[in-house]
Amino acid sequence: MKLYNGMSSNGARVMIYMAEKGIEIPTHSIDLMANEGQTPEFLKVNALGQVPVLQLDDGRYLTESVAICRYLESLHPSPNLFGETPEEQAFIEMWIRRMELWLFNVAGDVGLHEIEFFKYRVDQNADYAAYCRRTLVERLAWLDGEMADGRGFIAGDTFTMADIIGMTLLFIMGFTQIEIPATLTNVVRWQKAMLSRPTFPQMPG
Ligand SMILES: N[C@@H](CCC(=O)N[C@@H](CS)C(=O)NCC(=O)O)C(=O)O
Repeated sequence: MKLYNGMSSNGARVMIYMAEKGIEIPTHSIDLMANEGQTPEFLKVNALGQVPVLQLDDGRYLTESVAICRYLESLHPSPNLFGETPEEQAFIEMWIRRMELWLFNVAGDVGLHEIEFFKYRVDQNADYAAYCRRTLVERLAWLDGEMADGRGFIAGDTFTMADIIGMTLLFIMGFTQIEIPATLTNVVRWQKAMLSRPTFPQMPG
Protein backbone atom coordinates (compact mmCIF):
# COMPACT_ATOMS: atom_id res chain seq x y z
CA MET A 1 0.00 0.00 0.00
CA LYS A 2 1.05 3.58 -0.53
CA LEU A 3 -0.49 6.72 0.94
CA TYR A 4 -0.59 10.01 -0.95
CA ASN A 5 -0.99 12.72 1.62
CA GLY A 6 -0.30 16.38 2.29
CA MET A 7 -0.62 18.97 5.03
CA SER A 8 -4.39 19.47 5.25
CA SER A 9 -7.28 18.80 7.59
CA ASN A 10 -8.57 15.75 5.71
CA GLY A 11 -5.04 14.43 5.34
CA ALA A 12 -4.56 14.92 9.07
CA ARG A 13 -7.49 12.59 9.79
CA VAL A 14 -5.59 9.68 8.28
CA MET A 15 -2.30 10.73 9.91
CA ILE A 16 -3.94 10.95 13.36
CA TYR A 17 -5.75 7.66 12.82
CA MET A 18 -2.53 5.86 11.84
CA ALA A 19 -0.62 7.40 14.77
CA GLU A 20 -3.35 6.39 17.24
CA LYS A 21 -3.23 2.82 15.89
CA GLY A 22 0.55 2.60 15.42
CA ILE A 23 0.14 1.91 11.68
CA GLU A 24 2.94 2.85 9.27
CA ILE A 25 2.44 3.05 5.49
CA PRO A 26 4.96 4.41 2.96
CA THR A 27 3.78 7.93 2.20
CA HIS A 28 4.21 10.04 -0.91
CA SER A 29 4.01 13.67 0.12
CA ILE A 30 1.91 16.03 -2.01
CA ASP A 31 2.70 19.72 -1.55
CA LEU A 32 -0.77 21.26 -1.77
CA MET A 33 0.55 24.78 -1.24
CA ALA A 34 2.63 24.34 -4.40
CA ASN A 35 -0.50 23.06 -6.20
CA GLU A 36 0.98 19.58 -6.58
CA GLY A 37 -2.56 18.22 -6.27
CA GLN A 38 -3.30 19.67 -9.71
CA THR A 39 -0.40 18.14 -11.67
CA PRO A 40 -1.36 15.77 -14.54
CA GLU A 41 0.52 13.03 -12.69
CA PHE A 42 -1.51 13.39 -9.47
CA LEU A 43 -4.80 13.90 -11.31
CA LYS A 44 -4.32 10.33 -12.62
CA VAL A 45 -4.29 9.23 -8.96
CA ASN A 46 -7.36 11.29 -8.01
CA ALA A 47 -9.10 13.29 -10.70
CA LEU A 48 -10.52 15.50 -7.90
CA GLY A 49 -6.95 16.59 -7.12
CA GLN A 50 -7.42 15.88 -3.43
CA VAL A 51 -5.59 14.05 -0.68
CA PRO A 52 -5.63 11.68 1.12
CA VAL A 53 -5.48 8.75 -1.31
CA LEU A 54 -4.53 5.19 -0.38
CA GLN A 55 -3.19 3.05 -3.20
CA LEU A 56 -4.06 -0.58 -2.52
CA ASP A 57 -1.72 -3.45 -3.33
CA ASP A 58 -3.82 -4.27 -6.41
CA GLY A 59 -3.18 -0.74 -7.71
CA ARG A 60 -6.62 0.76 -7.05
CA TYR A 61 -6.88 4.20 -5.48
CA LEU A 62 -9.09 4.59 -2.42
CA THR A 63 -10.06 8.18 -1.62
CA GLU A 64 -12.11 9.79 1.20
CA SER A 65 -10.41 10.04 4.59
CA VAL A 66 -13.10 8.15 6.51
CA ALA A 67 -13.24 5.33 3.93
CA ILE A 68 -9.45 4.99 4.14
CA CYS A 69 -9.54 4.80 7.95
CA ARG A 70 -12.42 2.32 7.84
CA TYR A 71 -10.44 0.10 5.44
CA LEU A 72 -7.35 0.27 7.68
CA GLU A 73 -9.58 -0.57 10.67
CA SER A 74 -10.62 -3.83 9.04
CA LEU A 75 -6.94 -4.73 8.57
CA HIS A 76 -5.94 -3.54 12.08
CA PRO A 77 -9.00 -3.98 14.33
CA SER A 78 -7.22 -3.17 17.60
CA PRO A 79 -7.44 -0.70 19.32
CA ASN A 80 -10.94 -0.36 17.99
CA LEU A 81 -11.95 3.12 16.78
CA PHE A 82 -15.16 2.36 14.83
CA GLY A 83 -17.02 0.28 17.44
CA GLU A 84 -17.41 -3.44 17.96
CA THR A 85 -21.07 -4.21 18.64
CA PRO A 86 -23.76 -3.23 16.11
CA GLU A 87 -24.95 -0.49 18.50
CA GLU A 88 -21.44 0.92 19.06
CA GLN A 89 -20.81 0.94 15.33
CA ALA A 90 -24.12 2.67 14.58
CA PHE A 91 -23.68 5.40 17.20
CA ILE A 92 -20.05 6.04 16.24
CA GLU A 93 -21.18 6.30 12.60
CA MET A 94 -23.87 8.76 13.67
CA TRP A 95 -21.27 10.91 15.41
CA ILE A 96 -18.76 10.66 12.54
CA ARG A 97 -21.44 12.04 10.22
CA ARG A 98 -22.57 14.73 12.65
CA MET A 99 -18.99 15.88 13.27
CA GLU A 100 -18.19 15.92 9.57
CA LEU A 101 -21.40 17.15 7.95
CA TRP A 102 -22.75 19.39 10.70
CA LEU A 103 -19.57 20.91 12.13
CA PHE A 104 -16.41 20.23 10.12
CA ASN A 105 -17.86 21.22 6.73
CA VAL A 106 -19.13 24.56 7.97
CA ALA A 107 -15.74 25.29 9.57
CA GLY A 108 -14.03 24.23 6.33
CA ASP A 109 -16.21 26.64 4.38
CA VAL A 110 -14.96 29.53 6.55
CA GLY A 111 -11.43 28.72 5.38
CA LEU A 112 -12.44 28.17 1.75
CA HIS A 113 -14.24 31.52 1.60
CA GLU A 114 -11.72 33.58 3.57
CA ILE A 115 -8.21 32.30 2.88
CA GLU A 116 -6.46 33.84 -0.13
CA PHE A 117 -5.01 30.49 -1.27
CA PHE A 118 -8.49 29.08 -1.96
CA LYS A 119 -9.67 31.93 -4.18
CA TYR A 120 -9.13 29.79 -7.28
CA ARG A 121 -11.04 26.86 -5.72
CA VAL A 122 -14.36 28.61 -4.99
CA ASP A 123 -16.13 31.88 -5.73
CA GLN A 124 -15.30 33.41 -2.36
CA ASN A 125 -18.20 35.10 -0.60
CA ALA A 126 -17.49 37.10 2.56
CA ASP A 127 -21.16 37.07 3.65
CA TYR A 128 -21.29 33.30 3.40
CA ALA A 129 -18.04 33.05 5.40
CA ALA A 130 -19.57 35.25 8.13
CA TYR A 131 -22.71 33.08 8.13
CA CYS A 132 -20.54 29.95 8.51
CA ARG A 133 -18.64 31.52 11.44
CA ARG A 134 -21.94 32.29 13.24
CA THR A 135 -23.43 28.91 12.37
CA LEU A 136 -20.39 27.03 13.62
CA VAL A 137 -20.61 28.70 17.04
CA GLU A 138 -24.36 27.91 17.21
CA ARG A 139 -23.66 24.29 16.34
CA LEU A 140 -20.87 24.07 18.92
CA ALA A 141 -23.47 25.20 21.46
CA TRP A 142 -25.67 22.32 20.29
CA LEU A 143 -22.71 19.93 20.73
CA ASP A 144 -22.15 21.31 24.21
CA GLY A 145 -25.74 20.37 25.10
CA GLU A 146 -25.23 16.86 23.73
CA MET A 147 -22.09 16.47 25.85
CA ALA A 148 -23.76 17.75 29.02
CA ASP A 149 -24.14 14.12 30.12
CA GLY A 150 -20.47 14.30 31.11
CA ARG A 151 -19.12 11.97 28.43
CA GLY A 152 -15.37 12.15 27.91
CA PHE A 153 -15.48 11.73 24.17
CA ILE A 154 -17.76 12.64 21.26
CA ALA A 155 -19.48 9.26 20.92
CA GLY A 156 -19.34 8.20 24.58
CA ASP A 157 -16.74 7.01 27.06
CA THR A 158 -14.02 5.99 24.64
CA PHE A 159 -11.91 7.72 21.99
CA THR A 160 -13.21 6.93 18.48
CA MET A 161 -13.02 8.04 14.87
CA ALA A 162 -15.60 10.71 15.71
CA ASP A 163 -13.01 12.37 18.00
CA ILE A 164 -10.49 12.27 15.15
CA ILE A 165 -12.92 14.18 12.93
CA GLY A 166 -13.29 16.55 15.89
CA MET A 167 -9.51 16.97 16.19
CA THR A 168 -9.36 18.04 12.55
CA LEU A 169 -12.25 20.41 13.20
CA LEU A 170 -10.18 22.00 16.00
CA PHE A 171 -7.20 22.07 13.62
CA ILE A 172 -9.02 24.13 10.97
CA MET A 173 -10.58 26.32 13.65
CA GLY A 174 -6.97 27.13 14.60
CA PHE A 175 -6.26 28.21 11.01
CA THR A 176 -9.34 30.41 10.82
CA GLN A 177 -8.93 31.66 14.40
CA ILE A 178 -12.37 30.63 15.60
CA GLU A 179 -12.47 30.17 19.36
CA ILE A 180 -14.86 28.01 21.33
CA PRO A 181 -16.79 30.30 23.72
CA ALA A 182 -15.65 29.63 27.33
CA THR A 183 -19.31 29.17 28.32
CA LEU A 184 -19.41 25.91 26.33
CA THR A 185 -17.71 24.09 29.19
CA ASN A 186 -18.37 20.55 27.94
CA VAL A 187 -16.86 21.22 24.51
CA VAL A 188 -13.96 23.13 26.09
CA ARG A 189 -13.26 20.14 28.39
CA TRP A 190 -13.19 17.82 25.36
CA GLN A 191 -11.04 20.30 23.40
CA LYS A 192 -8.42 20.35 26.19
CA ALA A 193 -8.29 16.55 26.15
CA MET A 194 -7.86 16.46 22.37
CA LEU A 195 -5.17 19.17 22.29
CA SER A 196 -3.16 17.23 24.87
CA ARG A 197 -3.11 14.02 22.83
CA PRO A 198 0.35 13.45 21.32
CA THR A 199 -1.33 12.74 17.97
CA PHE A 200 -2.86 16.23 17.67
CA PRO A 201 -1.44 17.75 14.44
CA GLN A 202 1.06 20.57 14.77
CA MET A 203 0.34 23.81 12.95
CA PRO A 204 2.79 24.25 10.06
CA GLY A 205 5.50 26.90 10.34
N1 LIG B 1 -14.05 14.35 1.50
C1 LIG B 1 -12.64 14.26 1.21
C2 LIG B 1 -12.10 15.66 1.10
C3 LIG B 1 -10.66 15.71 0.61
C4 LIG B 1 -10.16 17.15 0.47
O1 LIG B 1 -10.95 18.11 0.37
N2 LIG B 1 -8.84 17.33 0.49
C5 LIG B 1 -8.29 18.66 0.37
C6 LIG B 1 -7.42 18.98 1.56
S1 LIG B 1 -8.34 19.14 3.05
C7 LIG B 1 -7.36 18.73 -0.83
O2 LIG B 1 -6.64 17.79 -1.11
N3 LIG B 1 -7.37 19.84 -1.58
C8 LIG B 1 -6.47 20.00 -2.66
C9 LIG B 1 -6.42 21.37 -3.19
O3 LIG B 1 -7.29 22.19 -2.87
O4 LIG B 1 -5.48 21.61 -3.97
C10 LIG B 1 -11.96 13.43 2.29
O5 LIG B 1 -12.53 13.28 3.39
O6 LIG B 1 -10.85 12.88 2.07
